Amino acid sequence: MATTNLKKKYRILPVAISILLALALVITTTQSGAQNKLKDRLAASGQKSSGRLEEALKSRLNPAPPARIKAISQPVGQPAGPKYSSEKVLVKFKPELTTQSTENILRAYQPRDFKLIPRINVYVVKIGEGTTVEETLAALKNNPDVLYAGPDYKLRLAAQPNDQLFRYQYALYNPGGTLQIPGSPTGKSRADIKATGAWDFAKGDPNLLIAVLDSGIDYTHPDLASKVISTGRDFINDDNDAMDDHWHGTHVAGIIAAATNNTEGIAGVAWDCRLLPGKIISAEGEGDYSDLIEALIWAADYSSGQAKVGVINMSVGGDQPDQALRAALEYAFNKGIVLVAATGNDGLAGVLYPAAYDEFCLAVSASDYNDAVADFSNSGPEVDVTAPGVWVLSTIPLAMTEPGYLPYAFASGTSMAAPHVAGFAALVKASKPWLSPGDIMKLIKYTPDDIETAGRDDYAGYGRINTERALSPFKIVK
Ligand SMILES: [Ca+2]
Ligand SMILES: [Ca+2]
Ligand SMILES: [Ca+2]
Ligand SMILES: [Ca+2]
Repeated sequence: MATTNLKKKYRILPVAISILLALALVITTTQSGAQNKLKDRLAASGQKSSGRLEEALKSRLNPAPPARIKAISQPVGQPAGPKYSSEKVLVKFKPELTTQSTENILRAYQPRDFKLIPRINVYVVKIGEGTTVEETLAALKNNPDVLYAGPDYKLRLAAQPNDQLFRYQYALYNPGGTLQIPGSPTGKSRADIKATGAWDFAKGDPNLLIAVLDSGIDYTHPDLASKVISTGRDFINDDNDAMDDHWHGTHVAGIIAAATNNTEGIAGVAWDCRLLPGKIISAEGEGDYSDLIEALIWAADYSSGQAKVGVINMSVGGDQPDQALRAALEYAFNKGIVLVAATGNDGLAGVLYPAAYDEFCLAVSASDYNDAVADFSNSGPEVDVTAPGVWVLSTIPLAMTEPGYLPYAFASGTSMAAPHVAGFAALVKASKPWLSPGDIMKLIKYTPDDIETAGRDDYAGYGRINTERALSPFKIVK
């Protein structure tokens, strides 16, 4: 049988160190003044849950009121919402006029209100009833006493999702400071991938699938159920049910595309995209090249209605090159799929395969909450970019979750870094579908924030990814 001949002696391993310190976040509530505050702590693995958890879990408080959330289906490249206020204009009069005369002129327009901004002598004028900003501006611009009249442009707020645990996701938005959990690190402000800025321009597309070739996905998870297109394919047990019996794939999947802005759990990078699980890692955390190879072809050929795979995430690696693996990568690449892989966690020079295949894969190393590359992250000339891979919060299988605990955990590894890039690639591909995988690789490589030694280096590659820079039409790309 062909399948048997394909079997390789080489092993692949998931590229995560382990679940870090904890199985889950425990959230309890206390009343403090008018505000509910969430008090969080980490529960050590195996530790019993406290008595108030059941109740606390039900209350599901949002930590902060959500900032303005913009409509999801905005045209690509356009900032969401109106560009300027429909009620106010800004006016400046010629400097030789007295305040009294300028205010008399303004009153002639019957404004609802106006005020003067000192120092620069600009009026903020609330326009009269029954008139529009456009009409008011046209009239003001015809007035010879007016030096300048213009609309009151909107400031843009970065789209911030309302997911309950979003504030722990420094990788997406790092406000600096501690994560408010005992023992957690202190982060550098804006050492993050600028996801909130990117989401103003792109939230992905449900028909763009990210195949997660890993240990499977718990597709019953409350933050994943709506995002997993099918039960996928299990290449380990040869069935059509890629339920995760390890934990790794579920964690990776959540980073890429957990249900976002659903008040539950975490936000995923690829807000609107969906996931396809291919199980190539066993319950014991091991896999064979042959399963990865077979899964690459399967994912590249997969379609369901309008949905097809645009990105493949491989948070797995082995130390041997392999012609069949290379051929499978080439096949998927030539079908227009962006391939993302982890560099490995040996803390050594030497990028694992498939990440080391420069022509087909984006090789992703792991950085931390301070924009430093993690000690465990493998280095080498094949490293393209880095992304957060230390203390990354994501989903874990319900079957692994202690009663009364939330099904989320922190983990570290280049396995946690690669999915940030996979989600990023999905946002790019969904918003610029005309770009080839090679073009998307270039865009991702040439838009990061340079970290570590100046210029491209073998630890961070071109730097820590900056999703906003790549997706914003208004930012100049260096
Ligand atoms: Ca199965
Ligand atoms: Ca969520
Ligand atoms: Ca490379
Ligand atoms: Ca650098």
